[in-house]
Amino acid sequence: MSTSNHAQDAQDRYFMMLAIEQAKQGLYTTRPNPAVGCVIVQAGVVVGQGFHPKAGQPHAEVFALKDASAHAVGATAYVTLEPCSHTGRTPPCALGLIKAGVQRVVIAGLDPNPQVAGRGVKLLEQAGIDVTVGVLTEQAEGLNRGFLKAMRTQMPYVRLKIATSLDGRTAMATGESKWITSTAAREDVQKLRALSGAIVTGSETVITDDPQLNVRSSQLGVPAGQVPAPMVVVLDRRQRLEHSLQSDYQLCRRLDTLYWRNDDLTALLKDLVSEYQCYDILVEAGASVASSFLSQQLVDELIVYQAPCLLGEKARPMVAFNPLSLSEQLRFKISCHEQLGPDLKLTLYPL
Ligand code: AOF
Ligand code: ZN
Repeated sequence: MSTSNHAQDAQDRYFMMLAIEQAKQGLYTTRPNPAVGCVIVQAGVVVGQGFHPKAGQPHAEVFALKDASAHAVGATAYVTLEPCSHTGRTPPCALGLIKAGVQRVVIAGLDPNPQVAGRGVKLLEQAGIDVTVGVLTEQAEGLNRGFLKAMRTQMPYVRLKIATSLDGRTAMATGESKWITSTAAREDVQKLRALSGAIVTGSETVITDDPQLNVRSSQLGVPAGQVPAPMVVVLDRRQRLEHSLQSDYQLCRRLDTLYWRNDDLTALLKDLVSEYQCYDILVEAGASVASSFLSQQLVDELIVYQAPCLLGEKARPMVAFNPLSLSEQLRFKISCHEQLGPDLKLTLYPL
């Protein structure tokens, strides 16, 4: 009967939402692994829950099954990602669910990792478990943009962050820029950094701003010390940093800094995925680097923090390209807008 199906759909969405809330607890700490949550439900009651806290540690299902113990028999498991079928740093979760006697498994979306990719579902079904795939898929996938894109395309998910004035300026002509946006906006940037496997910047930014580019927020919900430090990539095509390597730029002293000395940004991004397992990339740089990423269509998400101030026409513009006509403009779709302290935060997708 369709009414009972509707009731079950609503229940599935509700418990999947709880599983997504579980997954969020690992958002800043699981890299390069995805953030995954699991909730075990017996007769409409949550009897176990868990999330994947960190690469190398057990997966979400393991914690949830342990939490549920004997109550897992005959229960429904809600998982935000297809349970794995491979023996990696931990044994396959699909087998764990089977052994625990779970009767039904509801999955938000399949795991595109070639080691899994549908095999988890197959194992469960072969064991006679009723499997439903596709509940709150969009919401669950939003937690792991980088992991999913990298597994599907071998390219990372690139976020470009720009802090500007109302007139789209990012610094005075002298380079002075500390600070245009508020503490609230700058704290928010810490979250973007904490999500990222690598932060890409330009030699110009290193020379003029000497940025720290580390993660230091108190607002992540986890101690910043638990967040794996993002790698720093400095684009230095003209090898301007060669001489300063011995100088005391903070960045140059970091062991996890990579200097990229060629023009090919696509090659860099591919390398970051294949060599370094960096799936989420944050570009924090000046107008010329930002423009290169934008004009080569390498940006998946643009985040603009806009302060309500005017800096004038001699101040530095946020981009360095010049479309010849309106038909060459770059256009975006606003996916989210919010106020952070006095500033505006816009999240946009290129069209
Ligand atoms: C799950 N549940 O909670 C997570 C999964 O190196 P390992 O053994 O930790 O395996 C990592 C892979 O497992 C990762 O790339 C992804 O495909 C999957 N993540 N799977 O069943 C989880 N975090
Ligand atoms: Zn697993």
